[in-house]
Amino acid sequence: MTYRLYGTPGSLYTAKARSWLIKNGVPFENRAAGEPRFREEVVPKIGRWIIPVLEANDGELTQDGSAIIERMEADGLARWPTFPQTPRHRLIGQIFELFGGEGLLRPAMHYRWNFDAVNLPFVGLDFAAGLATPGADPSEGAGVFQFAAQRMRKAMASFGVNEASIPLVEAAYEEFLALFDAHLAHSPYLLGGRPTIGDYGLIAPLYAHLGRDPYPADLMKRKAHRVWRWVERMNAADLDSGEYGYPAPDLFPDDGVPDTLRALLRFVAEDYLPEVRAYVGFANAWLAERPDLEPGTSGLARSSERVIGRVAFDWRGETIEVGVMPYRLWLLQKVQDAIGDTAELNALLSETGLSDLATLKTGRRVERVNQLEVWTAPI
Ligand SMILES: N[C@@H](CCC(=O)N[C@@H](CS)C(=O)NCC(=O)O)C(=O)O
Repeated sequence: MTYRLYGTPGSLYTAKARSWLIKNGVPFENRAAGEPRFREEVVPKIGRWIIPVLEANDGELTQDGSAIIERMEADGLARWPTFPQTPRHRLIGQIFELFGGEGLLRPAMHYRWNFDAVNLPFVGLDFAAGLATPGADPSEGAGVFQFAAQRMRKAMASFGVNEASIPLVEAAYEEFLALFDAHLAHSPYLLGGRPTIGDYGLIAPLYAHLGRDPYPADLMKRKAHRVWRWVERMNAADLDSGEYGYPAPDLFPDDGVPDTLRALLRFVAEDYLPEVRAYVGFANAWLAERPDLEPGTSGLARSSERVIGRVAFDWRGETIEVGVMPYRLWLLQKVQDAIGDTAELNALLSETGLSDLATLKTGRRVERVNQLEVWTAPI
């Protein structure tokens, strides 16, 4: 079976699905989202313009990086198990799936869109290559880029990047790079000798934006060689861990969590937990105002809408405002499902400042039905 992956080379969420397909040796074609077939046949079936979309030979479509990985794994296509089975590793994997895809959006967007002198010639052509009709006149590519760039600069603001927060975004990202680099000094992947779901979460921003656009790629190469190598490794078909002596593809023994990984978890607590508190609080107030919301619906007017509102909160001493997306709650639920009532995880969570992850829940769960995020009945 050959799959088609509709996306673009520089798309954050496409990078997650692509990395999984490469690493697990699943045959697939990278297809441009600019193909008329995507617009005309795939998008109407998905219900909104969004990438990545994976299409199987029989025409079955799966939208969303996390859903694609789960689907492939359930179909038995994984070369190495993506989801760890031991409690601590399982939980850590889900935390980094959430943090990678959603928590690193501030540096991803800042380093793509606020360094025009260095980035724009590359990003302009790159967007055109992925989004314009294949073979079209270059003027179509330029137009497509203008449209997309305007949307993305707006999206950057809705992730909390503003004049006042920029120095903090940069300092936090450099801290993250240093911590991840230190962790990779003794392990080729987040949890040991092979990639797991946390690596696939992290690769989304660290490949598409931060490891590939000219300005941040240069920064990563200069400041965090091991992270840059990990980005390369995550897109290699083998384990690509020669410099570690090509260790067995095992996870840390005894569900172990080395200090360097605990330090990364503490970083997540400081950097991202305030945002989780803010959006869970907002979502609960929003749900409370809609007691009659029909289960199985999004509560939004159009299927293309993904944000239920905006919430302000204190981030590293500055007030920032972010869009509240049910999608993030869906990923947060995966973290909470991994916590369950396992008492032994409490120690790890409290030691790393992440205890609130277990309790920050919404009054209804988010489910994905027909590729869209919808609310369940109240729980
Ligand atoms: N969590 C989703 C997010 C997908 C997403 O936001 N994709 C971006 C491109 S990287 C997109 O399609 N944006 C559509 C738009 O902004 O119009 C997934 O993995 O499918």
